[in-house]
Amino acid sequence: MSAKINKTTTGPNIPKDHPRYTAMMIRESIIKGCETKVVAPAGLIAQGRGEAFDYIIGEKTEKFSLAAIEAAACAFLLAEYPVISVNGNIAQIAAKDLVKLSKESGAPLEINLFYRTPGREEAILKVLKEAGAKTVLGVSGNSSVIKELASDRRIVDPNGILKADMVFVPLEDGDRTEALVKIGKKVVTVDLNPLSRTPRKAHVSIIDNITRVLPLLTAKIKSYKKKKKEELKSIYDSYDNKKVLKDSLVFMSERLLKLSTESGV
Ligand code: PTJ
Repeated sequence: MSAKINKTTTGPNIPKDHPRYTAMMIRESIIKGCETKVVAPAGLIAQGRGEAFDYIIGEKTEKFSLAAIEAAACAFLLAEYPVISVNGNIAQIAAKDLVKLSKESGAPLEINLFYRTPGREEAILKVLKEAGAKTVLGVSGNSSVIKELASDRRIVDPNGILKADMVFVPLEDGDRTEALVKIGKKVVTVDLNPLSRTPRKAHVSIIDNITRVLPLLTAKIKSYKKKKKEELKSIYDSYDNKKVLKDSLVFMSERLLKLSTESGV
């Protein structure tokens, strides 16, 4: 993994040559984010779940992820008004890369939280501003509601997710994905767990770690800007999300089988 992350000041001394140094630093960053309210306590559990699947994938971007990243880049470029939804976990571990994606794609960042506890929006806004974000939606107090959704994620910015035709929703819960699809929006997600409801309901599901995905997606958008609309549409239309989910599960099972043989289990 190459992404830059916020370091903890109080965490353990993790040696740089530790075989899982980057993963350990991300974990420490999430813990730190919990202390500053950027990350919800449930974000620790989400992180653990993600780590488990990343372990099974082998902590590397695989073909099924690259195929989805290509389709996601097309979705950004074909959309009239794409919006990037930001929650606590991704703001904590990938703020700078979110800002870069927003700049390259022209899609605004919108803070949208599942756990709306006092002080979290402000804490996340601070992290995004420090990472270079100029405008951040979802914090003006001027909000609308997606009535198809019961959770607090229903509260959206009228100039953001509400009017977007495409929403990028990494590390998401299934209910919102389903609601967004139902009201006619294109949904692109990133989730390490292909069994989770979100990737099964989204139009494009990138089964990979968000810290690896963001730089690749931003670079792909940059290079695809040279393509004609018809070409982008053709790449997008030939993308098969069900196949990508299937390929990721087959990859994981085969890797586990191979490892079980190698280790003599
Ligand atoms: O900040 P909030 O209040 O909006 O809440 C954010 C969390 C993530 C706590 C909330 O959306 C939640 O509870 O999500 P879930 O239902 O735990 O789902 C999160 C998904 O993200 C899980 O399927 C994890 O496997 C996955 N995940 C965790 N870390 C990563 C990840 N996927 C990609 N990259 C990661 N680094």
